[in-house]
Amino acid sequence: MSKTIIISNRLPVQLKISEGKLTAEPSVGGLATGLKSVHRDGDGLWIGWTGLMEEDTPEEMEPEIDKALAKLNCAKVNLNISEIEGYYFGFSNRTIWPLYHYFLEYTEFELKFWESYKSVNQKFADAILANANEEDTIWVHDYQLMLVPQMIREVWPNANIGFFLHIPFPSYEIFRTMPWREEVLEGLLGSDLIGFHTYDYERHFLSSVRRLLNLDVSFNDIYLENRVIKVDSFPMGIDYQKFENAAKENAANSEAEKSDFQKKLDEHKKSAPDTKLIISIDRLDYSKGIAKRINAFEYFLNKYPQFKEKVRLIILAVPSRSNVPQYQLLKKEIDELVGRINGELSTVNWTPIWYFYRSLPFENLIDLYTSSDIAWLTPLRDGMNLVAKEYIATRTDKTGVLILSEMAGSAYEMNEALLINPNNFEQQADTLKKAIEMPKEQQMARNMFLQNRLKRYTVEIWANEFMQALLAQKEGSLATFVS
Ligand code: GDG
Repeated sequence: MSKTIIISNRLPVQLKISEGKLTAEPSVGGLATGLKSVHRDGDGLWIGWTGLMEEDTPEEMEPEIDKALAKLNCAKVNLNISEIEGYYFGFSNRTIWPLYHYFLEYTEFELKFWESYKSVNQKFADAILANANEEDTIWVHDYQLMLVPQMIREVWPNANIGFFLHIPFPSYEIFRTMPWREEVLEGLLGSDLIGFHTYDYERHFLSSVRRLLNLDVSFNDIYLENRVIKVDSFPMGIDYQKFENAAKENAANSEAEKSDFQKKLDEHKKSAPDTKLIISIDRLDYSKGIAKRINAFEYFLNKYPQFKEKVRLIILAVPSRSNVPQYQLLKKEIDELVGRINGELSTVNWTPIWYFYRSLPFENLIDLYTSSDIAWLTPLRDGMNLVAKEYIATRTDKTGVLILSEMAGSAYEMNEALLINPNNFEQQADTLKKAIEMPKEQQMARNMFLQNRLKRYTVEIWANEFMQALLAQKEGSLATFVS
């Protein structure tokens, strides 16, 4: 029987070994959160890296690890320190990530990163070849594995391969700066179907294929000698029910059942009932615009001083890629900014910014979503941004205001949010004021539209639509060349 194979850099669980004991934690991040619900329901296989370094994994524990993963329908790819340095922290996060998010000044073109990327992509492809067969449907995820489709195609010419990119695909003018641009495109073109979050990313990709590879492109089909590749947009949804249910359960909790975190948030509300709580939740990443947001918050408090002591900004910044120098610098910048602003503006009764640099358990994430009055998300570039969608899903009484950067893929589907340009402080200060003063009826009217849309296009439907399109593409492409 053919099965569906998901392949991504990280598995949905992260393994750790401490004092000879193996533990598993769920992975945080958009891709893991989104696909988990799809994988849970299927009988397929998920292949990826466990988070363990080969050097830290005693050989005798390998069978135990394999067994634990098999129970979760997962299989592993082992990576050593030098591969993680070159492929993951290097090419993936110091070349592709900044380039695709339009941070040319942070982009490093290092031959040794590229060499490592190629050999690790081959390792992932080999893991697929060892664990799957040509009749299976193979779904490759994200920018770390762009060469895998072609590597599979070379061995299995008839395989059914889909690829989805979770981050933006940049304009041709940006993409063309990469020394290995043709190889990356050729790697992706091993797929039958290539999916993006938005039509713009799809268009940018097709433009690069046309101009760099000189291929025949008609609408969203790319014609090779013996195959047609479809390129399309599939805006990723969320597991709406999971977030809505969690919020409902939260609201029904008795005092004793509430988390300590929730109790603190309640205490704060009680002591300052007319203070609005603004939340922002992201991985600590320069693409998310956290430093700019803090500066914009200071700008807002100076422009509208009547809101001093009347608003509080909670920043949850989840540690991410802390081995990459740019992320260490950003951490320092944010620490200093928060310290300076709190130092300058705090009063005996009020600290303007509460800053958490950690990952919170899921239930506390829901506490934050449901206790806030406003969510303020200001990425400078973001493939989609699932936090925006999760926030709306948890607002079961339909109140709450979402302020969202127009540079996030999700902004295309969330027109009823207050959309802002994260570089425009004047506009953001005015928008914050508008959000604080927005009548409840208007909040509810906006959120009703947003919720109805998010309920319809869940992550499950997203995955099914991708799979159906992949199947249809395979059949259509075969028919083109048989007839
Ligand atoms: C990439 C793209 C695209 C966050 N903090 C905690 C926590 N989270 C969860 C959120 C959400 C996920 O992490 C973050 O997803 P995003 O989509 O916002 O961002 P990225 O991680 O950058 O994801 C992005 C996504 O892939 C999917 O294609 O949307 O554009 O960059 O689900 O809930 N979860 C827990 N604790 C936290 O502290 N438990």
